[in-house]
Amino acid sequence: MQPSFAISLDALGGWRTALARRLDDLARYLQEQDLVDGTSGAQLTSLHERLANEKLVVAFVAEFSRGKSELINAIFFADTGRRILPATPGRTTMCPVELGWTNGEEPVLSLLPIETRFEGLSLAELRAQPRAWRRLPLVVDDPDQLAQSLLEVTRTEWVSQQQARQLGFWDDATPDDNPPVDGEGRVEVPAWRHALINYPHPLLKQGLVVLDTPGLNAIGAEPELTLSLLPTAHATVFILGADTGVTRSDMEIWRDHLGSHAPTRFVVLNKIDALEDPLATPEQVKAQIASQQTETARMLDLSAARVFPLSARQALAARVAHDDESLRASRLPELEAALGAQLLPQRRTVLEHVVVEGTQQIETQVSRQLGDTRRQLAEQTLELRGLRGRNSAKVRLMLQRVDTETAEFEQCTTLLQAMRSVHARMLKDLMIDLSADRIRAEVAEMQKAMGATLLNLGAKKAFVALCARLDALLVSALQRNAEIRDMLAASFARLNAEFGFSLALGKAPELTRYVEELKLIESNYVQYLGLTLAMRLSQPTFMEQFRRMLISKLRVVFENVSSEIEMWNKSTSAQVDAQLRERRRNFKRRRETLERVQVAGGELETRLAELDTQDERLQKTLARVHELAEGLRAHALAAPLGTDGQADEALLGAPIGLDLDIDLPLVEAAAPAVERRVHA
Ligand SMILES: Nc1nc2c(ncn2[C@@H]2O[C@H](COP(=O)(O)OP(=O)(O)OP(=O)(O)O)[C@@H](O)[C@H]2O)c(=O)[nH]1
Ligand SMILES: [Mg+2]
Repeated sequence: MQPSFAISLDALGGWRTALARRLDDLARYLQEQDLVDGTSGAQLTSLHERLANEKLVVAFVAEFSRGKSELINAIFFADTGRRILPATPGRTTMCPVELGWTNGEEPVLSLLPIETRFEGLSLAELRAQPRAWRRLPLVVDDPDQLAQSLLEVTRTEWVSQQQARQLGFWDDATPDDNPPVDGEGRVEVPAWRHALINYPHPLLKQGLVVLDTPGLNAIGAEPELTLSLLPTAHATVFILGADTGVTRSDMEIWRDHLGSHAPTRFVVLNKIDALEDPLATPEQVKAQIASQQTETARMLDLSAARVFPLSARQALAARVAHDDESLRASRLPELEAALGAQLLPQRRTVLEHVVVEGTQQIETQVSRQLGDTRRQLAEQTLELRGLRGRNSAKVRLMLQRVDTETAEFEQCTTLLQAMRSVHARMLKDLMIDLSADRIRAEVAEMQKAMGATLLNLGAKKAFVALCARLDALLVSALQRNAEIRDMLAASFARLNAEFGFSLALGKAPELTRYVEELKLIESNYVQYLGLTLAMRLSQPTFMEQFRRMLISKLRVVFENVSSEIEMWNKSTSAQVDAQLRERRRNFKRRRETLERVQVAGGELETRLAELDTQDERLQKTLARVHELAEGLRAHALAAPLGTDGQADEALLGAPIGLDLDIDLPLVEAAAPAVERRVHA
């Protein structure tokens, strides 16, 4: 059988694991050589975290019962030989469900009670508050318990109309969209706002995050889902039923949430097996599928090649039975090939960039550090060689010279202090504009402008104005950071020229992408701020939710900008401190050596030999660091196993174990209960 999407993702995971291991080797070596200072330490940690935590999000979006869960099972979990997610008729997924794996955490189902909406905190804020979540440990080796736990995502509860209104599930302005009311006037709402499944599946361990969504058109859909999770997903699979065709509500979901960003959209026409007709020839059925495909593409304004007719149910059954022919007939492999072609290169490029850039920085930093030490050794050697055959009067003279030079050097502290205080002031001014308070104030101003317009019809305008202000803030922050850079460049040039420093400014942080991110948030929200939503903004609870979410989304962007700026500035100052320390130590060493030479003449040759050995060792270290960093970069740029089948063994090293043998039995064991329910 062709390598499936799941297998290629595995190969990419192996490539990444090997990269992480090589990074560990580099870190360990630097540690052993005592070369990890504040800057390189922070660079190593950041590179390590990005390699480990970069996620690949694939979202499955559809109206109820189009077969999302079945498709997720067929693509990602069929190799386990079982169904993992429950996909039983009538068991509707009520809240967004995120399947993923966080290292170091137990398998657990975390559920966020719907009541958290009363507090107005955004999902992003609540993610950081473990106490807000109900945690159900997943007993992965007990199938009945596991199935029982996963059923939680379908749980609902009955609340009064008033509560439903506060929770955002009831809107008097659109009575047709409201949920049905029972005999006592109560309304059925989801019990949970969001579910996170931490599950030790090999693919999830590789950084895959699968997002299952409830019908987005349902009133009360979590805004965070539509505004944040979906727009940032690396791929979205939109599922339609071949049995139902494109319905009006399918069309609305597509238009409101998915229409733009077409390159990452995949449309599935599921359940083609339902078109089988004993009275029609296979050719006739095929023609019917083809015409539905064309029609769907026309309605969604896509090329027909983006529409994948298939049968998730048949694909899952075929994979479980290892029936290649039936799998081909299900037509799932075509979708997987397209998903793979989109996602794998995208993921590769991101990680490649992270590694190449990161190791380059670390190497530059370490080389600079080693280079400085070598330069000082060379100066000392030169000085000591000059002493050969000289008398003690000459040595005394040299001692005087060292003292004068030391005193001259110490004059740099005035310049350093001036530079530091200007730097601190400029940085502080810059940071104020990027602070959470500043964003909150800007959003409050937008809210005021929105409140002033009738029925919030000016909501969009107020929002666009907010974005323009934020954009200006960001652009001015970048400008100011450039000014800081200029100031430092001038000071460094003086320190280098007058005091023999070898200060060099590192590459400025690449910040324009945050301006792009802000633009993306703007376009997503503008799409969302259509007329319907503008009306809902007049509800205080909804407005509050919207505001909170917007703030937390914007804060992420601004916090990233400020932390990058801060890190760059810190590492620049750290460089100055390190060189200052090293220079002072060097003066002290020179003085000590001369004093020793003065006492005992034989010291000179011993000391010269010592300096030689030290320099040799440093050269070796430098070569080894380069070798390790180069190996890491070469590995990052080498073809991973499985993507083109031509992996370079020498570069990739030993094959990577995916600890499949640990994980799969859990899944196997979990499955029978799910199966039983499906057939019940
Ligand atoms: N005939 C047929 N039925 C399918 C196929 N895929 C899914 N189904 C059935 O369609 C129903 C809904 O499937 P689910 O996977 O639960 O759909 P969903 O989109 O997750 O549904 P919700 O969670 O309710 O939104 C189930 O009864 C599935 O067995 C398919 O390819 N062919
Ligand atoms: Mg489902």
